[in-house]
Formats: sequence, C-alpha cells, structure tokens
Amino acid sequence: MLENEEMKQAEEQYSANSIQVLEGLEAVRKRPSMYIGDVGERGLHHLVYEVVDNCIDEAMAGFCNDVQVTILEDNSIRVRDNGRGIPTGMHEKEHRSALEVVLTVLHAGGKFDKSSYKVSGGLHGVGVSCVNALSDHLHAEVHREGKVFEQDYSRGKPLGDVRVTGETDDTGTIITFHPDATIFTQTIVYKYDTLAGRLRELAYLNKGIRISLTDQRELVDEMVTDEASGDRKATGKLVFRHDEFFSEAGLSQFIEYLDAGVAHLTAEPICVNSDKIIPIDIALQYNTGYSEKIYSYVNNIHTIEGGTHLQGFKMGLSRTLKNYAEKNNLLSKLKAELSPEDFREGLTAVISVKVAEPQFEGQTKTKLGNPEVTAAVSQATGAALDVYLEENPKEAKLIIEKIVLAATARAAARKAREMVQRKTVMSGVGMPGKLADCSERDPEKCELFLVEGDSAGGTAKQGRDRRIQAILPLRGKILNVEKAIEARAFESEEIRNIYTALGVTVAQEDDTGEKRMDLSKLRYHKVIIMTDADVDGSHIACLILTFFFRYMFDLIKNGYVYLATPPLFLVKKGAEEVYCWTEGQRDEAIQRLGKGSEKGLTVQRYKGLGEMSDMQLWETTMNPARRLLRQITIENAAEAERTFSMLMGDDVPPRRQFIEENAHYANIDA
Ligand code: 0RA
Repeated sequence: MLENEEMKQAEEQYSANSIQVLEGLEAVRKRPSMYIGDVGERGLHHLVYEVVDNCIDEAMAGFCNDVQVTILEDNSIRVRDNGRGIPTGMHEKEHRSALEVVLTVLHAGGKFDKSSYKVSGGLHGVGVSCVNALSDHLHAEVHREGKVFEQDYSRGKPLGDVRVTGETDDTGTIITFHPDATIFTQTIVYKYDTLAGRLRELAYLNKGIRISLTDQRELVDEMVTDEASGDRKATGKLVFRHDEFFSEAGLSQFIEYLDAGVAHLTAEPICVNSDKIIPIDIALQYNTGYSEKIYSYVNNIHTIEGGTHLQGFKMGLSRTLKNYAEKNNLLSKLKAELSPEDFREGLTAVISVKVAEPQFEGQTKTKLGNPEVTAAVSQATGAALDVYLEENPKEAKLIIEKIVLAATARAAARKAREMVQRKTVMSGVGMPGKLADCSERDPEKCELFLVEGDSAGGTAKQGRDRRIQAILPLRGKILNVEKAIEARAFESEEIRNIYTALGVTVAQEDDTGEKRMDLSKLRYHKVIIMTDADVDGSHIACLILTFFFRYMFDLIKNGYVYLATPPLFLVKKGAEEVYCWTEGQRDEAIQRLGKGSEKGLTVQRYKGLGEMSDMQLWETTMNPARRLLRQITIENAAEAERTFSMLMGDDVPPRRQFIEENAHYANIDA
C-alpha cells in the first residue's frame, strides 16, 4: 500500500531527526515559548495558524480548497478543511494509528509530505502535535475512505483509541481544540480581528483557497449588499460574525487591498511569476504617495526583517529601471545622483517565495538567510519588469519621472535632516523651549506627554509629577506626514521638537535596507499621546501616530508609545465624584449616586482636556497609580499600513467607509 511506503520513508526521516522525536510533547508543555514564540496573546493565536498552516499545505499539494475556522462560544477553535484527511491507518513501527502519530510526535505532520515547504525550527511548522500539547482538550475528526474517524486528547495524551463513528462521502479533517489556561495564563480569549488579519493575508498569498472565519461568541446584524446601488444594508436578522477570504488573482489583489484609497501611477500592478529556480510570486505598483511599503514572505511567513529575497527584489528593481531610463534618455533632468531608495518611493510590493530549507536569522528569526535566493529573485524581477517597461512605454515614463523627482527631493531632504541631526546631537543644550522637562534622568522612569494645544499643555504642566513626567505641547494639528514629502516633515517645527525632546536622530537604513533608529539616547521610555476625547482629538492622535509609524517605527516596535485615556464624564453628588470612561459607567454612576434623591446630582461631559483642573487631569489621566494607558502595538504590519494610508491619504470615500464601519469604536460628538 502506498500509504505504508510513504510511512516507511517518513520513518527514516524521523530517525534522521531523532533528537526531535525523542522530545515528547512534555517538552512542549515545559517550555512552550520555545515552540510557539510566547504564551501570551500572540502564542495563543499562533495555535490557530499552526492548524491552518497544515490545511494550506494540503491545499498547496492540490487536495483542498476550503478552510473554515470557527471560534466557539468557550474560545475553542474549530478548523475544518476538505483535504484528504489525516491518514488513519496503522503506523507499523509506532504500533498506533498515523493520526495519533501526527498528533503526538513533534514535526510528524510535515515529514509525511515530500513536497513540503515547511519550516523546521522557526515559529511555524512545529506541527499540530504542538497545538495538541498546549490544549486541555483536542478533538480530531477525519473523513476518509468513506468513514468518519474520531479521537480525543487532553494536554497531548489520547483519551482513547481512534473510533470509527460513521460513514461519509466527503474527505477532510476537523480539528477542534481548547487552549490550556494553565499554559496561556494571560488570556485564552481569541481576537476576531487578529485571526481575520492573518487569514485574509493567507487567502491573498494562496490564491484559490477559500478561507472563512465565524465567531459564535458574537451576534451581529446581518448585512447584505444591495445589487443595484451597491449600498450595504441590514436585513434585520442576527447572525454570527463571519467573513470569507478568497482571492482569485492573489498578490495583485493584495496590493489593491493594501492600497485602498491610494491613487496609482499605473492601472494594474506589475506581476512577477517564476518557477525556474524556486517558486517566486511578486506584485508591485507605484502610487502618487511617498512611502515605501514592501511586504516579503517566505513559505507564507511574513519576514519582518526581510532578507535575501527582499535584497534580490530591490537589486532587480533598481538595476532594471536604471538601465531602461538610461537606454531611453529619461534621466536628462536629473541633477542629483540616483540612490536605491529613489526607486522605491511610493512603491507598494508583495514578495512571496517558497524555499525548501529556509534559514531564518535575525533577532526575531524572520530574516531569510539563504544566499541563493538573492540572484533568483533579482533575475525574475528584472526579466518581468523588462517586459513590462518595453510593452508599456507611457507607464514606464511616469515611473521614471517619479524616480527622478524622488532623487531631487531627497537632496533637499538631506539638508533639512542634517539640521535636525545637528540640533539633537547637542542634546540637553538645545531642548525645545516648549518642553517642560522632568528632573529624573533615568529614561526607564521618564515619561513624555505629547499634549494637544498650549492650554491643555499648561494644565498638564501644573498637574504632572515633575520628577518623572515631561510635557511637550504640540500646536493643533501636526503635519500629516502621509501626504508630505520627507523634506517638509523635517521642516516642521513640531516634528523637530519631538526628535529633540526624545533625544533621537533620524532613522537610517542599515545594510539590509531596514530603517533603524538608535534608541540608546532615548530620554523617555514612555511616550504618551494625550489629546481630547473627541473627534478632533482622535484625529490629532492619528496624525501623531502616523508620524511615529512612518518615521519612528522602532519606538512603536519596542512598546514605547502609548495613548492616554481621559475620562468622558464626571458624575457628582455632594462630595462624591465618579469619573467615567464609557456611557455604561456613566449610567451606572447616575443610578448609584442618584439612589434616594437625585437632588444635587450633576453629570459633566468633558469635551476637552482644558475643561479639567490640573488636579482632575492628574487624578484621572496622568497619575501612574490610577490612569489607564493604552499601549500601541502592531500585530499585523500590513493591516496597520493600510489603515494609516487609508485614514491619512488623499482619497476620502474609504476613510468615511472606515469610520462608518467602525463607528461603534469612535465617539462622535454632536
Ligand atoms: C499527514 C499526511 C497527510 C496529510 C496530513 C498529515 C494532513 C494534516 C492536516 C492537518 C489539518 N488538516 C490536514 N490535512 C492533512 C497526507 C495524506 C495522504 O497521503 O493521504
């Protein structure tokens, strides 16, 4: 039987990796972080990705095109696919079913699969057995060879043998697991948006696979799109929250999604497809903006730190465009020298490669190291781009003109940047006049509040703990960096003040082209954005966050950026005062204080920070012992990019749509 043959082969591979085999699931439970990265929210969600990865593998092998993920009421996850089903036959050497081997032996899943582009060692590809080890309950159901097989596990141990429980016409695997709360001590609550972000990404990266997500914890109004008008409207029915992710075209549609609301230079993304040396799939498109957005993936894993595939892409891009421009005499207007970044201004690109034995390096093990990949990607990019430029001379000219403009602007930006640089180097001497600094010098203890407006700035200066809290008032709306070229950003006084106060210099590209900041002289380890709790205030917070996102990403990455949350209401009766952050809290406070008699009960709605006294601002928003800070984290960089360029870019309709769709999160003032 073929299955047995395969298992023999697999068995041999196990022996080769005997160290991994000897490590049982106990090892996973003892040191879970070694296998799934961490046991916080990220690791919790990672369990789902691990199972889904197996379904995607099955799809890539050509046996599956539908994956359904469901969050059950108790935060169990069910993943159902229509693949071949995990084999259930007897495993000769192991003397138990193959299903049990897959679910209890580390890395066994991948080893069955010859064509696998799975990652061994890295964060992904540790196998379903890992998920099994870290679940207090796991149920496996396999539809295969006309039969339904089922088996249950607890913390990686089978609760019984595989049972045949029925007959079936279809094939596939259904894995249901509940994360073990003794491992995931922080939280076992799944976040819909986090899962949706990753599943959407997977659907774009693997065209033709339908991936759905359903949340049985949450009932929402059913919405349908009106065929005639295209409007969304409610049907009046309540349904589970649900999304379907499917992409027919793959990466070019990923770009469309990422660039929603962005004006493009060319009608369609340029696509690179090659299977010559390794599978390479790339889509790129230039827009009228100035930021560079390149996402690179290896075996569906987002390589945040880039690596040889990204390097190859950049090389192929610059070389081909430069050759074309020279050959067609398009560089006559150029005064400055062309630098590699000029070829990537206003470029959105997604790079996806498959590497059989990827070497991952770098701090987060998400940087591809395989040297052979550089030339393969560079060649493929160059060849496809050559064809495009030759066939589309009008678009080619627009792209080259943009590059020439970028080079010219860069020369101007360098001057402005050097100004900022010179000022920050003399830190301490050249602090901005508006900064009310703190007396403490240990950055870990220091906080910088970025406050909207001089008047609120004044209140904050009065109310603060001047030992550890510094205040930098910002004039109204700071520059929208999403719409401005770099030179303008560095000309802005508010932005220069932020650099100087923080004690940092402008991020520089390192040898792999990643923008890095030197944070060794950072003067505050908490940078807190404090704005009014109204629409204008959120807009200003958005502008400041956009600036951090584009220019000081390392600050966000290190978890140094926070939002303050001033209260919305003060409910008062006599000497008793209750601050409230939500309408629910307010109503509860009115109920409680109003008991007996409503006489003397007042409800004050805070419109702005300026309406609070310095003591009130301290008590509610600044006092480290009582305040609520929201740390800014970036779970899914692509998702964040898209949100920022949409909210801050030039096309208004998607912004309005976003606000409408998310209105329940925003507080719209009358
Ligand atoms: C081992 C071998 C084969 C498939 C799978 C595992 C498999 C695992 C999962 C996990 C979720 N869905 C899955 N689908 C398949 C190969 C099967 C064969 O040779 O018939």
